[in-house]
Amino acid sequence: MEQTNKKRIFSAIQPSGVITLGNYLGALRNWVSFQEEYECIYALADLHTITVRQEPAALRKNTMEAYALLLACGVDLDKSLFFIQSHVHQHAELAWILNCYTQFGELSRMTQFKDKSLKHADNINAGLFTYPALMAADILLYGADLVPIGADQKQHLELARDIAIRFNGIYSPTFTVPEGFIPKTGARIMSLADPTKKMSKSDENVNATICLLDRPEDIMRKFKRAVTDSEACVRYAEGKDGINNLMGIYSCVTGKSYEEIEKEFDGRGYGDFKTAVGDAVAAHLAPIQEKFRAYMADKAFMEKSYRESAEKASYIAEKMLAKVKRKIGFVGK
Ligand code: ATP
Ligand code: LTN
Repeated sequence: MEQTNKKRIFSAIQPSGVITLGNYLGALRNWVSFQEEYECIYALADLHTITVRQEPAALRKNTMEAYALLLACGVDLDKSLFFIQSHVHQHAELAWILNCYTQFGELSRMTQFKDKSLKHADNINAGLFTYPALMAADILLYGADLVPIGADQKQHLELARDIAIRFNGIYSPTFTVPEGFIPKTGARIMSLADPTKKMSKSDENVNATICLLDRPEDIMRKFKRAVTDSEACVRYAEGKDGINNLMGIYSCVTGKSYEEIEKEFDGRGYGDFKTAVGDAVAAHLAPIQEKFRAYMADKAFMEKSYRESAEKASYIAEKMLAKVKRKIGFVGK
């Protein structure tokens, strides 16, 4: 990545399972499209992933697959850095520091913490609670101007901004205060089994999520089973969560507006519509899946890539961390 005056982007995704269509439409496709205009730094947030217990072999496999899949989606190592969070130790170090500038009350209000505490009631660990301070560290280490995320991460991004503003206020301007980028369509793709819940990588119901690596026949089966309503009219309206969700997905992958979709399916039933959504999604994912297989067959290339990116990221991160330590009053080495 060359040194330029371009604005900087940071974003990350957890290697907590197979990447879903929600992750892709809400966040990842923007990671790719921003690469021309911005200096982009991307990471696999494996430190965040262990806030929920992970089986070691599965975590290793999910991390390698997520790396390959993001390259297949178009993350371009000639333009961007793309590394594994735990390879750049400054993230954990700044996270500790930021913990001391984050209030218990602020963290208690995070809806993701409340949701995940309910879901993992046997393991409400301190990391799950302080997760947003680590996310703030990820972003603030690189002076990111813009952070492409899905709607579910808006609250965490706002907290990162508050932490940056607070630190800058106590000392002197240190951190760039980041803006979130949340797309107009696709920011919140819902579960196909329960369209009032967001589609999530870690959902146990296989029919709830479309994974980027699903076979075309599985994609079609899941869309055909998707929960809708009994009106049998393809139109975007309040209360039609299932249809609204399918329309959002169809619009993202075809580029058609809601009006165009309503016209296309005027007088036709949900069966036709679901088949069209399944076909469009499968066609969109086919070239990504093919590239994914090619990257997975070249582990040496992936290893070299994430090591080189981590080294460059670490250089940038260290400068920021040293500055933060100086401002706080730590004695230098
Ligand atoms: P987990 O189930 O382990 O919490 P997740 O599927 O929620 O994982 P993350 O790794 O937490 O995924 O998120 C990666 C990116 O994808 C974030 O920017 C997040 O906002 C976005 N994202 C996650 N789920 C959706 C969704 N259903 N619709 C749109 N964007 C999403
Ligand atoms: N918490 C995010 C993943 C994440 C992230 C980040 C996103 C970790 N660090 C920094 C943007 C910027 C999530 O998607 N659940």
